Amino acid sequence: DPYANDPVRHPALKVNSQRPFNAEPPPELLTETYITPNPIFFTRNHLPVPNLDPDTYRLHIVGPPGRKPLSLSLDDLHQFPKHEITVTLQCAGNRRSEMSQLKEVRGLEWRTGAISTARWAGARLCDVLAKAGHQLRATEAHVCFEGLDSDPTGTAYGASIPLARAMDPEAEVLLAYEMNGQPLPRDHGFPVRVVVPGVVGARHVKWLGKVSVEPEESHSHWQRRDYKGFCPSVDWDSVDFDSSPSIQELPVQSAITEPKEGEMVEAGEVTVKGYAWSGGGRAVIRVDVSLDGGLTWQVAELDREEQRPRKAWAWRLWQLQAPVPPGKKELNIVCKAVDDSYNVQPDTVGPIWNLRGVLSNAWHRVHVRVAS
Ligand code: MTE
Ligand code: MO
Repeated sequence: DPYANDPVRHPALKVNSQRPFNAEPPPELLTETYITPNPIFFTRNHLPVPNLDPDTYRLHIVGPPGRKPLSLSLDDLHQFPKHEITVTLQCAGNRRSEMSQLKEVRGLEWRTGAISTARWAGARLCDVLAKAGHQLRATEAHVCFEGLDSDPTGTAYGASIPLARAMDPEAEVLLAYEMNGQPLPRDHGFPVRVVVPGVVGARHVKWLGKVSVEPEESHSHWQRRDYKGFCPSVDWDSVDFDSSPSIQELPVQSAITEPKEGEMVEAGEVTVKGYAWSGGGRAVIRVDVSLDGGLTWQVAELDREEQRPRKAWAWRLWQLQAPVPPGKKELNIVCKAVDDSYNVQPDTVGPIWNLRGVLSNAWHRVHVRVAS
């Protein structure tokens, strides 16, 4: 059993698949704290978790032609200036279960919890690439990452991002060795992972073994044959993965975490809580909440965490306390967020449905009953 050495997990996690391990925190725990505690941070593994020895670990940075590659130990990586930022990581499949309710899709049945937030610390990728001799070239290029997790044929997890993002100090791409002040937990990439703020989870390669600069995107299955969006009418017979760009920045997202679907709420006043986030460093500027299925709206109160312009990498938690309209026996609670480019979420999932069930960001709806 290649999974026999996987770490022990927190019992509160809702498991979507045991081997490989995929799990999300329950909604009420997800937004209990702004920073997600490491043990309940959602986990998305495609393969068994490698067991890496920090003393012999080496990160290989392939240099430009004519330069020697770098082989960095953990100590070497600690010699680069330490950079620490709060970043929300979201899987492209977050909320896929709402798409599959409409029509079957292929993928894990994530609910609203394939998203979490941590303080990440490590070396900036741009500093390490510069040390290896790389420069921002005018021609299009990509930085390819390879994990040290692999399938029985020896194929490793891999992904890539454009060189322009990797070399931009303002993009703050990290080779992270710390998560919330601790060494990375094994499930989250020990000892080193990539953190690409504002970009889909799939590019945050864990158990990082190799970094190279290539003229083309990574040839990995997960870069080329997965994590892409398609027209709702494209099916598995007609799909052409080469026709669609790989997902990088994600669209604006929000979800209700309290109350829960089907719950009984007290008459009088209701408290609605949730999260909101947008990709590419775009800040969430407003969250609207409806108690009547979207007929009338109220503006939720956002947390006061700092939102840096163009570098708003982390989510905002929000809440709304509102009177329950007298006589109501049920509430159709809805939320939708707006980002600082005034992007909004689509009202229903139908027009954004796709065969892989990615980019699911329609208005989130929760139906509750009112106690009488
Ligand atoms: N990196 C490696 N090496 N192997 C993986 O399976 N999964 C990716 C990404 N990096 C993956 C990986 C995907 S799809 C996501 S959403 C994030 O890791 C999840 O990170 P987390 O498990 O720390 O939440
Ligand atoms: Mo993912």
